Amino acid sequence: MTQQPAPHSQDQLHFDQIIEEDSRIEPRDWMPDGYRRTLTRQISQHAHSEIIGMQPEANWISRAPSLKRKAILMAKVQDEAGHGLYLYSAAETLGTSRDELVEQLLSGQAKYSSIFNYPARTWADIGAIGWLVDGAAICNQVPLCRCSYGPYARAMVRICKEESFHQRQGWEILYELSHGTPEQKQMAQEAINRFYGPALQMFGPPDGDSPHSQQSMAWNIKRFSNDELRQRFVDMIVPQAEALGLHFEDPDLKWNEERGHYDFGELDWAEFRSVIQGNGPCNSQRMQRRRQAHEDGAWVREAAAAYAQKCADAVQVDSRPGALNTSMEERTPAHV
Ligand code: BYC
Repeated sequence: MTQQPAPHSQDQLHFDQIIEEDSRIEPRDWMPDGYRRTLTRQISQHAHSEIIGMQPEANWISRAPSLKRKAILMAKVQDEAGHGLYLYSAAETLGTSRDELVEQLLSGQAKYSSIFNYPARTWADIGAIGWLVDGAAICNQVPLCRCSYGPYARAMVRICKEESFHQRQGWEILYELSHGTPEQKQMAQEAINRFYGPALQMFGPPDGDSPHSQQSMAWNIKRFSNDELRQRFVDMIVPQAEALGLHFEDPDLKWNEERGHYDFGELDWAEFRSVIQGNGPCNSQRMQRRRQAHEDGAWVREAAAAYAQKCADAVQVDSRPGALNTSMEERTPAHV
């Protein structure tokens, strides 16, 4: 990443004014190094999460219970790859190349969301991932559509639209199971028992243990704190679970009339820390698979680089005075 010279006070004033007006910072604008670093970290971790997040669901493509379910799941997994690509592109506008960002993931230096270190054991888990994991993602990401950094905010608009679709498909899988045989309903219940805690942890540590929240909120990167969004999510999913005929196995989960919100139990933060330190049930499997996929894709990157070089060389040749027309004719197929 390029180090910036000390800011002219005019630059800082301009930046502060944009934030104050709740307007957008664009890549060409001056920005404090800390702002650039925070965004590069958050956006790249988000991109890595989308890419690693393909794995638990992709494992079920060949076992989806019908052709229709298989087609839907393939489309969803493909959407996640697309989200990763928009996000790497947004992160690159801050001055770090995609190669470097990917290297940070592969070397274990960069984080990705804790949730993807849990296995998808049954088909109902695919429903729970869609409903709860994509649901939490939407809750967290809708406010990011108003993030102060333009390229991230714009990427989030499209991502959120697609995530809504994903959540809906998860809900529908669970609805069918919970209205099926007693065994199917049991499978749905067990899936949400497994994913409830980890989904709530996606919002990050409690506010008191979140080192980045305060500054990120002052810069209008984050619009709400981790705990505020977690609460919003709980308030949303409790009635949805009731509509599914399922429940959350949290003895402290109850409506608090005074607060106008659901109270819920303390999450297992020791487990959360252990998972993000690399000791979750699937961390090593996820990273091993990603490294293998990266190696397997080396030939594609080499071919793309060779093709880009060929195009660049052709442009150089064509730019000789008087050479453009001839070479354009040569390269234009006769039928065009
Ligand atoms: N997992 O100060 P804090 C998706 C890290 S959805 C792992 O609160 P911040 C998808 C945090 O990075 C999932 N690490 O940080 C859905 C920081 O680490 P370092 C991805 C976590 O950034 C369906 C440290 O803990 N979504 O992709 O202010 C299918 C302190 O935390 C987690 C996003 O990335 C976690 N759960 O707030 C497929 C959304 N939580 O680097 C894919 C964008 C915290 O300082 N990101 N950490 O050591 C955000 O909104 C914010 O980055 C967070 C954390 C709310 C996640």
